[in-house]
Amino acid sequence: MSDLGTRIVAGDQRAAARAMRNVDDRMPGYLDLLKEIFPSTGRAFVVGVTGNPGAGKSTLTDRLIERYRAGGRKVGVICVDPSSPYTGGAILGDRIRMTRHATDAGVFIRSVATRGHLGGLSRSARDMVRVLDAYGCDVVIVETVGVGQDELEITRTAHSTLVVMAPGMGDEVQAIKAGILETADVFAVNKADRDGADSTMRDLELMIALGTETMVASGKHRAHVVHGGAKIDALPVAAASTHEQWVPPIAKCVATKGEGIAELVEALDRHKSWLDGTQAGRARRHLRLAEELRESLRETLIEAATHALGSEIDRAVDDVEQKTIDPYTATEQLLTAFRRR
Ligand SMILES: Nc1nc2c(ncn2[C@@H]2O[C@H](COP(=O)(O)OP(=O)(O)O)[C@@H](O)[C@H]2O)c(=O)[nH]1
Ligand SMILES: [Mg+2]
Repeated sequence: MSDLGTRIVAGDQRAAARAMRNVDDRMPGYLDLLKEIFPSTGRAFVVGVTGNPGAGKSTLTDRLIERYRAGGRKVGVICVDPSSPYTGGAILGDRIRMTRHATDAGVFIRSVATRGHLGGLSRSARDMVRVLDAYGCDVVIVETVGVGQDELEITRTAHSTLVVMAPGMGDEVQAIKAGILETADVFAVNKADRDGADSTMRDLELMIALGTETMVASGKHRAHVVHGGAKIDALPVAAASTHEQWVPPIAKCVATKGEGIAELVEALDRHKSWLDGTQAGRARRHLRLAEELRESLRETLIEAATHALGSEIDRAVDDVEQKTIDPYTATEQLLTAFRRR
C-alpha cells in the first residue's frame, strides 16, 4: 500500500484530508488510492440528509454529530456546497452551524462543490465516503442542498436516507411530487416548536400508511403491514427487524434545542439493523452495489469511446445534421469503429 493509503487506514487526519481533496478533484492516482483502501471499507454507517433548503438539515446534522460523539462514535460529514448564486447563502450557513465540532479530532467535515461535476457528484460523494470509511469513521453523514433529482441520487449512495421537513413550507406536497416517499428511510419533522408541526406529522403518517398499502397491494413487497402510522414508539426494534418491510418512522425534532435527536438516532440505528438483519435489507445493499457498478461501467465506457473516437463523433453529428445518415446507424457505426480499436 502507498504511504498515503497506509496513513489513512491508520487514522491520520491530515492524510484523510489530502485524500479527500485528491478524490474530489480526481487528481492523478486517485483511483489507485481508492482501490487500495477499498478492503478497509464497509464499516461506516452512511446517512444521507435531504430536504428543502431552510428545513434545518445543517442544524440537525450538527445535533447528530453531537449525539454520535457522545456515544463515542467517530463522525465524518460531507456537505454538498451549492455553487449556484441562488443558493449560495447556504454555504456559509452550513459551516457556521457545525464549527463547534471543527476542533474535535473525532469529527471530520468536508464540503464538495456541485460546480463542475455535471452529474458526477454522486460518484464523487460516494468515493469521499469511502475515504472517510477507511479512515475509521463509524458514521458518515452526507448533507445535500435540497430535494432535487441530483440530491436524491446522492442519498442513494447512503445506507439510510433521512428526509427533513419543516411545518408550513408545503414540504409534504413537494415530497410526493419529487418521489421522496419512496426513498425516505426516516423522516424528521423539524421546527416542532412552530405552528403546524402536528398537522405535518399527521399528513406524513397518512402518506406513509397509504404508500405502504399501495406497495403491498401491488405486490412489490411480501410484507406484514404496520398499520396506524409509523411513529417511532409504534415500531420497536424487534418489530422492524423481523418484519421484512421497512416502514419509515417519523421523529419530531427541534434541532435548535436538541429535542428529538435521541429518537432520531435511535430510528437511524434501527434502520441499520434492518439493513443488516433482513433479507430485504441485504437485497437493497446488493442493489445499490449493482447500480454503482453499472454506473461506473457506463462512465468508463463513454470515456473510453470518446477518447478513442475523438473527432469521429463530431463528424457523425455533422452527417446526421446533413441527413446523410440517420442517428441510429451513426451510433452503430461509431460502436463498430470503437470495438475495432
Ligand atoms: N424555530 C426553529 N428554527 C430552526 C430549527 N432548526 C433550524 N432552525 C433554523 O432554520 C434556519 C435554517 O436552518 P439550516 O440548518 O441552515 O437549514 P438547511 O438549509 O436545511 O441546512 C436557521 O436559521 C436555523 O436556525 C428548529 O427546530 N426550530
Ligand atoms: Mg444546510
